[in-house]
Amino acid sequence: MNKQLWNRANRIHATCPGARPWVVAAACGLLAAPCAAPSAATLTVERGAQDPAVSPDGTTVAVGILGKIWLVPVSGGEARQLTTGTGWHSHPAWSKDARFLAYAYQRPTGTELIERSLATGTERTLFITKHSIGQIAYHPTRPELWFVEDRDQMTAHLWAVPRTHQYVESYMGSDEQKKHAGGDPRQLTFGAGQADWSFAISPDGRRVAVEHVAAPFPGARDLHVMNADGKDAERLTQSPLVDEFSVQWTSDGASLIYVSREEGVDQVTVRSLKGGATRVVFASPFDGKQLALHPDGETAVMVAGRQLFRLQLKSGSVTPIPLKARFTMPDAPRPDLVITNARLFDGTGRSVAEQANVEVKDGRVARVWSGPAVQRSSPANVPTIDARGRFLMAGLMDNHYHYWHHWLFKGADLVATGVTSIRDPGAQIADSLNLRDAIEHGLLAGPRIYSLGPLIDGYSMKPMVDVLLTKPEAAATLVRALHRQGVAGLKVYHFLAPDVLRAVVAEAKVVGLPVSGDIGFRTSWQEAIAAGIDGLNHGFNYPHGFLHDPWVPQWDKDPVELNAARYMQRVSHERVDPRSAEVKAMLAEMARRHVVLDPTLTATLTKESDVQQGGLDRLNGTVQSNADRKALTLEAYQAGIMLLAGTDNMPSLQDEMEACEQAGLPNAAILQMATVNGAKWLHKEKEFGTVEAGKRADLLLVDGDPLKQMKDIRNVALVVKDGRIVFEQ
Ligand SMILES: [Ca+2]
Ligand SMILES: [Zn+2]
Repeated sequence: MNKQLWNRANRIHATCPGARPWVVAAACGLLAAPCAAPSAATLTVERGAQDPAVSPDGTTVAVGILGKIWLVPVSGGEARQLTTGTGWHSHPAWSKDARFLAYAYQRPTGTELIERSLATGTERTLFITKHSIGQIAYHPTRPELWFVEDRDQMTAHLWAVPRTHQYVESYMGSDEQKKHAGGDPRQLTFGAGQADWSFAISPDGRRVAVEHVAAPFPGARDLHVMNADGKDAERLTQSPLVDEFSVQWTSDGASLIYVSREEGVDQVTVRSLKGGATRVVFASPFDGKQLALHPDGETAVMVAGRQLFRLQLKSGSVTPIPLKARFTMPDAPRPDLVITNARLFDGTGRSVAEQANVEVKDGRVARVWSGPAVQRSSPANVPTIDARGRFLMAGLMDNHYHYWHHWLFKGADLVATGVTSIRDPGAQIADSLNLRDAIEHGLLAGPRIYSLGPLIDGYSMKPMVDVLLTKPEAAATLVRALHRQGVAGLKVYHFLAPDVLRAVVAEAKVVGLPVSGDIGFRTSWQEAIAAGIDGLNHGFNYPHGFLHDPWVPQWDKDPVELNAARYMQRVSHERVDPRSAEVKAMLAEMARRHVVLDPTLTATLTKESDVQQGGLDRLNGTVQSNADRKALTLEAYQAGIMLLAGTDNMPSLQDEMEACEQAGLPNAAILQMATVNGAKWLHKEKEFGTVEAGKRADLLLVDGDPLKQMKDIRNVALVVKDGRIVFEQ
């Protein structure tokens, strides 16, 4: 095993308890590389908790930890692993009699709602969807399970399924619900672009409180209460700058407890349902909080920063619930190998080296040399790969890939195309960091994730926005909190006001985090550049804010103006000439101040079909001609701006690289856009991005010559990540 890798984070300890072949067999499929020796090691994890649920007797917390369900004593200690398998388990829920535990089980083909008998360990699948499943709860009075079907980062709805319901026939990938026996599942809330991410059923079973957010009509999450048929919804909160979520119903039915996030600070709030009086129990900066009420009625189990805590609801005192979750891991092959006889593009700016050889030891490049491969002193069992003159380069990096939970199994596909690292420019922080850790520890296949944390916005027009900031004086606390949680940078979003953006960037510089911005609605690029931002996303997405003073929306005064389509109409009639003196001056300033750009050409180039579909970004795409977008990218390159290749999750990084070739960029520069430049932006260029001694052995071997024609980047022959072969053609 790669001890260096496992020991990097101080919370991880690797030990070798000896062979446990039965567990090895169960865990084998999780590894990107095949299992070699039947010896096993233990990976101890103390962080990575998500979705807590307290047992009805109050003794045990069921919780998701890096993709498996674990049972933890409520006072903390050794966690017991309940689920195994190659998929991702989440969102446990206890039945009232504690004899059953329900949870979601996600695999590449879809997600199952599973009910497990805790007496026998037998599992039953009650529901299957090609999407994800979010929160799950047993209905207190009906024989039903309620759950959130989580379609994507914009749409999620509440469903109820009878417990007698059983999946009887394979129909993975279909939305059809008919092939089930035992009563029909019911969808309780509706609407595209509307998300109900958490809910709580009243103890009498008659009402349900729902965290709801609707797009494109702006507004943060609010709480609604409706009846058990999803009807007669009543709005409980209407606070466009405050997110209310993770709602719980107290056992006496008299109050709701939830987290209320305002200006980057989470407040655990108790709200009386009679009169609506609220009381803040506890407050701390944003860290992905989730609540689960304890049956004693006096405490709650809280996840914060992916760790468990016990919260006293009266005093507000918080005590950690320390846990140790020991994953039994198989020994992966040693991360050592030698590649001989390659044409090496090392990414440093040097020209291609013919007859190059690369020796990898302990997951890192140990030596690079040219000429006939001589006999090495390495052990005989180190695999040697004859590249037969093929093109060798560093593994690719997608600098704009939002790693939402829904795409957790796309990682294996990304790796197979040579993408060994990604920069995640904004997602739910716990998802992003837990996926990052699961991949890093070898529990899940995928590229290394550099997370920029949540989208920090000044107003929410999309459900996926997680932190709203309108006061510059609140910025420093949030930035420091995100830094503590281990993000690699920060992401500022559409409606952040100029003074708040300046405050975020200033504090980010203090803690050493680079800031990337998808902005232009409310703060112009020039303002962001002047503020010292480190990178801008998407060229020409928001021409109105690109060069001119953006419109300052009167959010609280004129709700009609908030209509997204109308606003986009307004900005869509402007055209910016990418070759104008004004643009050239701005690009020169970007270059001078080392502001990078990820143009995301494939995500923003307009297709006729997209224009029909509407959609915010798509509508924007109609603003500028595709030629203008490509011209801007070339102008930026010629101005000396460091460019990053990124997809915004659109078809592929290879598409983006070809689009850059069509824009007229030199292919060597494009290969650097997709490798070393992203590492430089993160200040990790000593770690990865080039093929040099000391760097991580992330390598891509392709047939052909991408320097001559970029499409050859698709001819993947071999992918090595951290010194192990993860894909071989
Ligand atoms: Ca609200
Ligand atoms: Zn994006």
